[in-house]
Amino acid sequence: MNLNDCVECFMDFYTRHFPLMNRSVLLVRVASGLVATAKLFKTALKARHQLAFAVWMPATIPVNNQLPIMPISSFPAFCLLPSIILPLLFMGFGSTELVAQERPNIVFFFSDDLTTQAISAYQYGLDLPATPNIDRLAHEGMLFENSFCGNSICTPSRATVMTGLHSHKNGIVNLGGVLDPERSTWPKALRSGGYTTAIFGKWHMKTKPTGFDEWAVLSGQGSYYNPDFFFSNGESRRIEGHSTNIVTDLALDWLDRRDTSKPFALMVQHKAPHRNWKPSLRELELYEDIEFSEPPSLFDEYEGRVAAANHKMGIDGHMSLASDLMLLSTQEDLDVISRFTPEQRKAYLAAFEKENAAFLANPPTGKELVRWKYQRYMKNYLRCVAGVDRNVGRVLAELDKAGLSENTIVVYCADQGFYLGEHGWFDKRWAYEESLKMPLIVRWPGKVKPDTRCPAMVQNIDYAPTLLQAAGIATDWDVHGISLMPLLINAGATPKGWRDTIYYRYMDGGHGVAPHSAIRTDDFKLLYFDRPRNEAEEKSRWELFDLKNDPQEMSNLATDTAYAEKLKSMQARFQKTREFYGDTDERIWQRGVGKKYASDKYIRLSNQR
Ligand SMILES: [Ca+2]
Repeated sequence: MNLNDCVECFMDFYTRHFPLMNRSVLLVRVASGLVATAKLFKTALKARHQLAFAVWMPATIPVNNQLPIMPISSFPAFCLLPSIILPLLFMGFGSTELVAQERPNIVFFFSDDLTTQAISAYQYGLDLPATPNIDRLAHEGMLFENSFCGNSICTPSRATVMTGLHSHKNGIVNLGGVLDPERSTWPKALRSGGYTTAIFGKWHMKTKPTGFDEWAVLSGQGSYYNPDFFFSNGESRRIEGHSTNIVTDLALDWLDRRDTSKPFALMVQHKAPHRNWKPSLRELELYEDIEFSEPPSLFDEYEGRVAAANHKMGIDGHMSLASDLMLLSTQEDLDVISRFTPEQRKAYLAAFEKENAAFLANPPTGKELVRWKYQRYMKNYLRCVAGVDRNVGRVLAELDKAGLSENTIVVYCADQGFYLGEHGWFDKRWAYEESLKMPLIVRWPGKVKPDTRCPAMVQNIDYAPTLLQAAGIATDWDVHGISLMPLLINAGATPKGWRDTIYYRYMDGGHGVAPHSAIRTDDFKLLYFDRPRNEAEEKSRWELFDLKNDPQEMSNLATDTAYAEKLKSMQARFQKTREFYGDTDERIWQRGVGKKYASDKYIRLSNQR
C-alpha cells in the first residue's frame, strides 16, 4: 500500500464514520493528522523515546536516531495510524454538536405564483419595482436563469418539489391531488438523518404534513387576511393579520426555540402573491402613482396558436373587477373583504376610494378597460410581492443576528411562474416561458460563489436530491431529478453531459387551458396537445417555437415547411423524453384516480376541504 492508497483508505474510513462531513473538511482533517504524525515522529526521535516507536513500528526502528530509508510512498499503512486517531481526538468522536455544526442548515422559501419577471435580480429589463431582499440572495449566491417546473400549477409542483418526481410518478397530477403521507420526501429523509424540520404556511396537499417536527399550515389556498392555521399538535385557530407576516412570525418563533443540538431545515411557504391579490396594510399604498409599462403581447390575438385562443385566463374577459381588483361598489362586492377586521376594511376602502370613484364616474371600455385592469392587477400583485420580499428580509436578518447565515443554505423559489399581462393573461398552466419558469436562487456561503448566474436547465425534480446531497444524506428512493451540486460548487459552469431537454405535462384543464405536454431544449420548444377539445385544436396539436429568435413565443413554426426537419427531430426527442421519464400509462392522468386515506390523515374533514 503506498501513500495515495493510505490517504484514500483514511478518506474512506472518515466517509463511513462521518458521512455528513464534506470531502474538503475530511481532507483537512487527514492532512492535520499526517502533520501531527510527523511531529510525533520528530519529537520521539529527539527524545529517544523508543516507547513511542514501539507502539507503531517495534520491529523496524533502529536505536541510532535514523529512520530506515524508504520512499514515503511505500510507508506501511499502519505508520499513519495517528492520522486517524489524532483527528478523531481533536474532533471529539461522536459529538452530535460538532456533527450538527458541520452539516448545513436549510431555509427554504417557497412563494405561490411569484414569477421570475417580478424579481429584479432576474433582470428582464421590465420597469418593475426592485425586490432587494430576494436580490440579496442572488448577489450572495447563485441565480438559476433556466429553472423550470414540470407541471405549472400549485399542488403538482409542490408534490414534485417534495418528492423529486414528475407528476405521473408522485401521485399528484392535478390541482385536486393528495400527497400520500407515506411517500418519501426530502424533509422526511433529513429528519431521519438527524435534522430538526418544520414547515409554516401554504402546504396545499390536503393530508397532514409528515416528516416535520412541527408544522402550522393553511388549509387549501388559505386566506390572505386573518387566516385559519392548522397545527401539528392538533390545534387550529385563526390568527389576525396578513398571511405573509404571520407565516414569517411562526417560522421565526420556531427558529428561536428549535432543538439546537441538530441542524435544521425550515420551510417558509407564503400564500402570496396568489390570486386574489390582497396586499398587507404595510404595502397597500405602494406604487400608487406609478404607471407600469405594458407587455408587447397584452393584446395578443393568438395567431397560429389555436389552443391558446381558447383560454379563460384573460385580463380582459376573466379577471373580476371586485374580487380580483378591489373595485368595490356594491354591497355584494364588499363581501370580498367580509373577513377583514374593521381596521383592515377601513384601510382597504380608503386605499382604493379615489381611483374607484374616478372609474365609476367615467368607466373605461374596450382596450382602455383592459389597460385599467392591467394597472390595478400589477399594483396589487407587486404589492403582495413586496410583502414577500420584506419578509424574506426579516428571516435573513434573523439568520445574520443569530450567526447562522454562514452555515445555512438559503433557497428562494416559487411553485411556478405567472403571466403579468403577457399574451393578455394572468395565471399560469401553459408550457410557455413565463409560467414554465420557476425562480430559483441558492445562497450557500463558502460553497456557492457569490453573484453567479447559472445557465444550465434545471427543474423542480432536482430539489430533493440536491438538498439531501448537501446534507450528506442518501436519497433512498428513485427520483427523476439530479443533484444540482456540480453546478452549485463550480460557479454555475455546466458539466459535460448535463441534461439538454426538460419534460413538461399539464393535464388539469382549468382556466380553459387545454391539456398539453412539452419539451424544451436550449433553443427550441415543442408543445403537444394531448386532448384536443374541438376540431381546430385537433388539427393543431403541435406547436414549435424558436426560443432564440422568438422569445415571446408568438410564432408557431409547426406548420412552417422551413422547420419540417426541426419539427421531426423535436417530435422524436419528445417521444424519447416521455419514455425516459416513464410517462407511458395514460390511466394515471385520468381525473379522480387517486388513493383515499384514513380521515385522521387529512388536515380538515372531507366536508371542509
Ligand atoms: Ca402556485
